[in-house]
Order: sequence, then structure tokens, then C-alpha cells
Amino acid sequence: MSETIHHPLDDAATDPFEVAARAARDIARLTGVEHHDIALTLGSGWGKAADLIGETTATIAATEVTGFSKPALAGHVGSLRSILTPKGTRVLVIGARTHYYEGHGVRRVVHSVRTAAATGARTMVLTNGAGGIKSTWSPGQPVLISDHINLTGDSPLEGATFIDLTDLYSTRLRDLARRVDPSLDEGVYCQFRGPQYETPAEVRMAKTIGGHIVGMSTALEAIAARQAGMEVLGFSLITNMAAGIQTTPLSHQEVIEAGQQAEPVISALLARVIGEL
Ligand code: 8IG
Repeated sequence: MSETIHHPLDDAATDPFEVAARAARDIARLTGVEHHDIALTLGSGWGKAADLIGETTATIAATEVTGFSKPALAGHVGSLRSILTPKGTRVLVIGARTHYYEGHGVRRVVHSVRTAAATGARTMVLTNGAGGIKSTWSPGQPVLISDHINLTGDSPLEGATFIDLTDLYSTRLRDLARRVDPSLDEGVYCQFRGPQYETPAEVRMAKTIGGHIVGMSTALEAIAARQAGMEVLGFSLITNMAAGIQTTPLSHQEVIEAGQQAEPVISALLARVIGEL
């Protein structure tokens, strides 16, 4: 009950890694799994992948875990799952992303990533639904994230924490993904604050500065994952062409429908890639 009036991450004096360590202990207790190897955040369109990765040994409500906020959107599942792959790898599936545009601060945005690291995960797989800028792409197409441009003006790092982001989106893991599907293209992800979609001028800016994908997540999470020493793999499902690239208005409904169309194919792809990690 006190959670609604006080959130553990809102207190500047509280160490967010301490909160993540508590969350990891909650997960170990509630799932019966002491240690996870890989963490996977499922964005729009990627939800079905969890079923194909392996056997779900536990599903827990995110609200049962220290520091997890309630999801803002009905389409975002507020649960955490522990999956055992055929190889014996333990995968923590995070179906409860907190978006920066919710306005609860970057600590809450990256809490799931820090928690995943605290459960022992060394690999962070981040997926999202996003807008596409490259003219060769079409809605429903999955692409690899090769790099990002963080346009939020914010950071999960606090104080003089200088973190190297060269090869943030691991070349090794992208190569591995392309061995599973050689047709996978890749691009630079631009994280906008949202929640409004971009203006056509903002999309032209993103293109000019080297962006290929526009979205509202992932970059801040990837930074936190690297800070935690994890290897990052990122996938975007292009659910729509970015504003001005497509001439018709963007709608959330269109995004949901493109996600549903692509879901079986991209989920199978993701499950195969996870199987190779
Ligand atoms: I799904 O076109 C999805 N998410 N910023 N722009 C931004 N986020 C998105 C978009 C898009 N499509």
C-alpha cells in the first residue's frame, strides 16, 4: 500500500543497485531459480517469443517484485517469467517495461535491467516496436540495432560515471543473430522521449544525424546494461514507417496490428537466436 505513496527508487539517497539486488532476491524466492543467465525484454510485437524459448517454470506479477512499476499500457504485460531452455539456460523474460515518457524518472526505466544483472544475467536482449526510416524496410520487418543515438537528454548513470559505449550492441551477438537469419538488416536506433510520435522534421533530423529507427525505449536500458557489464543484443520490429516517410498518419492501432501480423515469424526468430546464446 505504501508503494503508491512512496517508491523505493524515488528517494535520491537510496542506491538503485541496492533496490535491484532486493528485486533479484524477490525473483529468486518467487521463481525458485537462484540464477538467470540471459534476460529478455519483450517490446510491442515480440510477446509470443517467450512461449517458444523453452519451458516456463514460473510466472510472477511484476508488482510482487521490489521497485517494479505498474505497466502504463494494456498491451504491455506486467509479468516476469523464468524459462528453462532445452540447453539448460535460464532466461528471465521481462514483460513489464517502464517507459521514459511515463515520467517516473530514468531509475525506474532501467530498474528491470539492473535487476536482471543482479539475478546473474550476463546477456541482455532488448526488443521493441519502432518506426523505420530506411526506405528498403517495410512494416512487419525485424531489424538488428547496430548502435543508438540517445535523444532523451537523460542518462541512467549518476555522477561522474564514464562508461565506454563502443560496441554497445555487441558485434559478436549481431553476427550470431545473422547466422540464424542472414537476411537481417541493421540500423541505428534513435530514442526520442515520446509519447507523441515524431514530426516529419524530427524524422528528417534523425535521418540526417545517422538514425534509421525511431523509438521510445531501449537506448537508456542498453546504457544501464553496459554499466552492469552485460553484453547487449537489440532487435526492433519495424511496425510503421516513421512520420513523413509514410504519408498516412501513424496510429497506435496500426502499430498493434503490424505487431500481431509479424508476431509468429519474429517470435520464432528470437527463440532461435536465444537458443544459440
Ligand atoms: I511501435 O514511429 C513505434 N514506436 N518514436 N516513433 C517512435 N516510437 C515508435 C514509433 C515511431 N513506432
